[in-house]
Amino acid sequence: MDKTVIKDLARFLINAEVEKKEVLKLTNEHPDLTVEAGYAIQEQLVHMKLEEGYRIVGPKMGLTSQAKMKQMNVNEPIYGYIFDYMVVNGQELAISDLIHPKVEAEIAFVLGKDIEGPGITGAQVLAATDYVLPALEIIDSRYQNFQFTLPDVIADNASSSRVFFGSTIKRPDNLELDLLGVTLSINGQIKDLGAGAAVVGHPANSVAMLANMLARKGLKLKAGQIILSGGITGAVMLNVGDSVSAKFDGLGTVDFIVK
Ligand code: OOG
Ligand code: MG
Repeated sequence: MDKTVIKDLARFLINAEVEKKEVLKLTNEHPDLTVEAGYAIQEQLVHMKLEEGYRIVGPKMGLTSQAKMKQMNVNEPIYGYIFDYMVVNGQELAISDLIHPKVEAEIAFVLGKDIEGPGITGAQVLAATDYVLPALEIIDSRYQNFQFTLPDVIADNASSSRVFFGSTIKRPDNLELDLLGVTLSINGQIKDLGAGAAVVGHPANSVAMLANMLARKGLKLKAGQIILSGGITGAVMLNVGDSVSAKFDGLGTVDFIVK
């Protein structure tokens, strides 16, 4: 794909985010868009945000569970990046800053040392992990009605928008992350639930997969980054006034109010 087209499409998606306006998916105009071209647009978008002065908190995996792949009608995991401005401090989500946000519960990893693929396994990820913590990711696809193909959502930085981190951190050897249960409630009603195993069998497998996907680009996972391993629950639509609470077995709760 032509470099100027890549730049235009990255700018188009950044503008949609800044202006909080949903747009039509790229594949409407570019039906031949490949996964590779999707990542080229994402790389350009990340580059532009870095040039604007934002910093990367860490990479994230997406579409790692059967539930999410089915919900979004796609068939393979993807990655994107969380930036500093996306991390919410406090317990309020300003919905007026967003288009049509959804929330999903995830396990986040912080590595004690760098991991470089290919060939990384979940066991190697666990051995390199300093601690894990619970997270609620807010995804806000820039596309109309969250409708996209795989290349579209990749270009759109995997719908990354906001994230709340919990305050309980634990070494992974004190947990069974695959059996770790999570409930996601809104206004006191459970909207979805799941266990870590929903994420490609074990959340650490997802991080390993991420290391191996990044290796194709000559990139690695770095110590200290906060890495989101992918939604355990499906993503639930948010509305003004919602009180959101996720309980993670052994990792406490993460709560916020939608303002
Ligand atoms: C893509 C974002 C996926 C996850 O954890 O599965 C994601 C989307 O569903 O819009 O962050
Ligand atoms: Mg996610």
